[in-house]
Amino acid sequence: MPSVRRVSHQFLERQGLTTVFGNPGSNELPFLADLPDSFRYVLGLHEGAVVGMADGYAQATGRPVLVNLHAASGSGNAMGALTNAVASRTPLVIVAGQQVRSAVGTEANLANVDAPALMKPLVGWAAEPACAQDVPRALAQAVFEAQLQRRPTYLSVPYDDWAAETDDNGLAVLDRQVQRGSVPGGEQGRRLAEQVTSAERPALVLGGDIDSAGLFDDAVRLAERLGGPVWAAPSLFRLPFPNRHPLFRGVLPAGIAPISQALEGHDLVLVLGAPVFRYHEHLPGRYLPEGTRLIQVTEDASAAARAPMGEALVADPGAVIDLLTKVLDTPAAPAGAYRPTPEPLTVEGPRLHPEQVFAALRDELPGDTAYVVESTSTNSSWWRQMDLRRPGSYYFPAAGGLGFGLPGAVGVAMGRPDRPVVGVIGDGSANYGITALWTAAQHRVPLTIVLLRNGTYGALRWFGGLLGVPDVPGLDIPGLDFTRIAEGYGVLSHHVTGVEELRAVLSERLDHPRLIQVDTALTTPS
Ligand code: TZD
Ligand code: CA
Repeated sequence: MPSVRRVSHQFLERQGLTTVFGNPGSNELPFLADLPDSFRYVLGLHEGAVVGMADGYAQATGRPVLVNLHAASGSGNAMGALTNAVASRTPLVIVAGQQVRSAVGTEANLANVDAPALMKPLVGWAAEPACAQDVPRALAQAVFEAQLQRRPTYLSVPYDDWAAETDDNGLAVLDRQVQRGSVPGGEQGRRLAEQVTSAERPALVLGGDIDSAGLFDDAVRLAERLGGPVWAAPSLFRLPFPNRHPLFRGVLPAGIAPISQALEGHDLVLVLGAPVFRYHEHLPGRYLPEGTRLIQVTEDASAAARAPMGEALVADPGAVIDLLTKVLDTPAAPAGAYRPTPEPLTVEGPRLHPEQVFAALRDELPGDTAYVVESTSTNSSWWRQMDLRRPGSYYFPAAGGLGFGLPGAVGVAMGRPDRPVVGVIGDGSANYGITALWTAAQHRVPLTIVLLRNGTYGALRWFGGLLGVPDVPGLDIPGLDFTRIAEGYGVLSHHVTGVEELRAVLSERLDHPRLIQVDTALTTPS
């Protein structure tokens, strides 16, 4: 009989999980032995960067991705990055090593005591198989749970299990296929269609799941038939709709009162592919205006269950968009022209206004560029200048945990070699995932990192004012030169000092990673 390792490798191969993002330790080495040639191991130098890269890669390819982490210390390092993968509903399959079975109880060095419990608040499923023969089946469950729940999963495997022999039943897992279909039932569909067609002033709120599920263009078709305004759900991590489309009203502000205010006057708010809602700033008020009915359609049963108001239908938003597009078979009215971008704001002195940087990106880079953004004080400048019309154009850390941006950009670029990829990263954010530069250099990933250096945690300065605590310590980060850091990791870098120089550098096409450091003026997120 083949080994547990052989069957597990075969299973992963059949399921297409052959790109592995990892950082191994001694417990993990036996799993990596005899890895077939079809596998590609992408080494990250810190687990936060490993998970960030895997998250970007999984989001960009739309497929579950294998992550290989060391036991407790390595898995613990990954937790911050996992918060983002949970919020973006990214199907990461984490396989970690464990001490040999006989040594776990005595807590030998590198034993992961109660490994599933360590990860459980975040992952959708975590286990350590009860015996070696159950490893291939448990691995299959880790893959299918991640795929069905769209949430990271975690499997801890004692390292002496991999060499064990499988039994006959162990091979059955190789032929498994698991799929989900969640078209609303006939009556549910009819009722929803009735509610939508009878609404006088409907509005759409679209979440990041719309883009993750490949429904960006379908959402445009639905919106144009419905004719009402479209917002992106708050705490946005993927852009679900062209941001200069005449029906687009922007990203909803992430507070209870301002959302209620924005939705004033609509008798129906249809929320597709988003939690209701991911608030951030605590601005209390009524959840919804008087007379506004809210219907949420999501595949995420937990998001439906935990919403504090409105109706919810747990179904595939794609199936619901199809159904409604058929019912509303003619466009409501010509939608008009895309909104032009305003002249970028400028500042005196040697620094650039972030709007000048973003205008340069918009003008100099191809329209299908994918942007991974982790720069927090520049949010309003970003949306004022950008014109994103394609699916998969925008990624942001979904739970607000810094450290996704730089690794995420490497992962997106590896997952979508057909598109230009740019990371727009703050001088604070960059440090949480900086080691991903090394992976980008080693794999010669064609990627541009635009490093916005304003010398401070800009968004926290703004938040300090908002919370009435403007004079707190720990917000300035002088003395960082990212050109030298990047070069140390093997990435070519530029320090540009003017708009024309920036535009010239951006217009060069490349087949390797590069970092462009720009000194920018401090702005506020909104
Ligand atoms: N640590 C982690 C892992 N995630 C966080 N979100 C924070 C700390 C707190 N934090 C923010 O929420 S924004 C921010 C911090 C430290 C400042 C980011 O600085 P930046 O961007 O230079 O990247 P801006 O544009 O200067 O704000
Ligand atoms: Ca900064």
